[in-house]
Amino acid sequence: MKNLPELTKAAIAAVVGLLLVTSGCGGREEQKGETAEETTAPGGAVWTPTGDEGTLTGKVAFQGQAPKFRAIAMDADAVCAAKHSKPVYPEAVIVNSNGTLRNVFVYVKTGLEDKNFAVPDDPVELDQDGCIYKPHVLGIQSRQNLRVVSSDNTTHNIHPMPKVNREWNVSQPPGADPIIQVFNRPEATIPVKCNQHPWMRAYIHVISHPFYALSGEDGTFEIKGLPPGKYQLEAVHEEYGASTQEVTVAAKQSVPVEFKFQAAQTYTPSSLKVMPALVLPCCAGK
Ligand SMILES: [Cu+2]
Repeated sequence: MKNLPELTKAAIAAVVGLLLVTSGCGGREEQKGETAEETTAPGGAVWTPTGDEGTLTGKVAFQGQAPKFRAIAMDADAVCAAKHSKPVYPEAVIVNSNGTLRNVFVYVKTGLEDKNFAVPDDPVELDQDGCIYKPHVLGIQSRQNLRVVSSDNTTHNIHPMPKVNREWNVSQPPGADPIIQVFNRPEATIPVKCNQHPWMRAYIHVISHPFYALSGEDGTFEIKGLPPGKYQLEAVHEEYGASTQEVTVAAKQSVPVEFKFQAAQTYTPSSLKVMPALVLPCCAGK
């Protein structure tokens, strides 16, 4: 460009610069555009119940010795520590008094692909209370609102770490508005951390339909309103991973289902989307 007048060189530089800026913006727009593209559910009418639906009544058994965890040290934030009068333990493995395993997420993995399900209007809520996520594990439909609130007088930083959904990382000071977010794609086991409090951990499972449940304090779960059909179920636990089984539901039938997890088993990731369990800093010596 040696022979070009200075003004022309400047003009060329400006055009090149403009092109670069435009392409940079394009990248961001693409990410934003994901929302419109991915919120389009598979074609067909939204499924409605016919009255023939069945129920899965399940239980998650646990065999072996439950691992022991050290109490969480919350000294780093006096506000967190002050909310607890008793030691707080990580919720990575909770074996109930009847020998069952809590917080196992069970969902219909295959068999519903030809159906299109309405997204519930109500959000799923995730609270931060005493610098602990409540609930520790939650299920949500893709494109359903997640509403993150805080009951703490300290700043949290909510940071889900998905593999196939958009990652976000939002600070929530005391008194701030609830944070509303959506996950557009089904993805099992999205770990959520707080950048302020390293012991905080939750897991979000994003499913394309409403047929999922969590094993509770007695290790049972129930999935109601399931259309008759043949399904593959998957049970996912943050420490032990995934286990699947086939089930057939006839019209208006209630089908018992049992999953078994073992203390000695190695982690098997869900094949819905792979995300190995994270090792909590507090629990390395368990
Ligand atoms: Cu926090």
